[in-house]
Amino acid sequence: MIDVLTLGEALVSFRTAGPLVGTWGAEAHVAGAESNVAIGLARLGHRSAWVGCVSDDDLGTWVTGTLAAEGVDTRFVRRVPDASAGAMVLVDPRDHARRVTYLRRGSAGSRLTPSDALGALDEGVRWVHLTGITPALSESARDAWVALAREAKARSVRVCLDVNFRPALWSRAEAARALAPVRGLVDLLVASEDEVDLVDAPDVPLVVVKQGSEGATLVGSQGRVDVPAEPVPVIDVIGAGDALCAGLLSGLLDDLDPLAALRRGTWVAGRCVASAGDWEGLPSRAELPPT
Ligand code: KDG
Repeated sequence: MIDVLTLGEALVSFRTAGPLVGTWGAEAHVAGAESNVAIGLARLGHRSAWVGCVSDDDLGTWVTGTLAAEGVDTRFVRRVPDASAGAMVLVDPRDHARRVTYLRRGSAGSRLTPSDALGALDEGVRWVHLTGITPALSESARDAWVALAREAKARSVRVCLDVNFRPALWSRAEAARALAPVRGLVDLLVASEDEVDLVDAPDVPLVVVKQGSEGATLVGSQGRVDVPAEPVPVIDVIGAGDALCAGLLSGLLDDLDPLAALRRGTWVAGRCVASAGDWEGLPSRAELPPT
């Protein structure tokens, strides 16, 4: 049984410690919104699996090995012989302005197909976690993403969608069009205030609106409830949304009520923000505060 199955592209993320022009070097990390969530969940003791395609070289081995070392199930990863690893360059993440350059067009990660996506469902899955990044990668990745959402729904597997609109990948109109096929398939929608209108989903049972440094808002049958962000020193905000999703899903898997689950989400997001890296500072289960 898999608690949470995610699908997406893991990237090699080059992070500079200062402006790119000059003598600054860069550190390479493994990143990717969906694999960040998978790592967050594994650290919290859940069985998470990541489906994706990686390059058939040292970088692909490194990405897969990093996820496996963090306890993520990588059995459904496919190596692609004729494509390079996707990468991103983040210039000085500590200045809190997200300046990202993607090197991912035609990447191994964009070669996802529906057959990559569906096999893992046979293992038994409790939640599928998707983001709005995957359908921006390629037509076949979009097909895989829609196929997984549809098949999950057909098997009564709950679906979480974090919209994660990435303007460097496509326009708002393109994103809204691509997200339309999963309307009606989503049980939990996570979006920032300016992303909510990209998914016209009045029937989603549970919506979490990310409010950045303010925290997050739960929108459910009982109305709206604000959950404040943890008062932590802000080191690096990248990955905070993924951390929030990991904590939120962890809480729901533990049968917490949605508000308590979101509190776990904002707490985990606080841990992410208070340390450098997309996921490196995420907590283990033993560190969770009592609920
Ligand atoms: O949430 C952090 C992600 O945005 C980052 O790891 C890279 O997945 C990524 C993307 O496509 O921007």
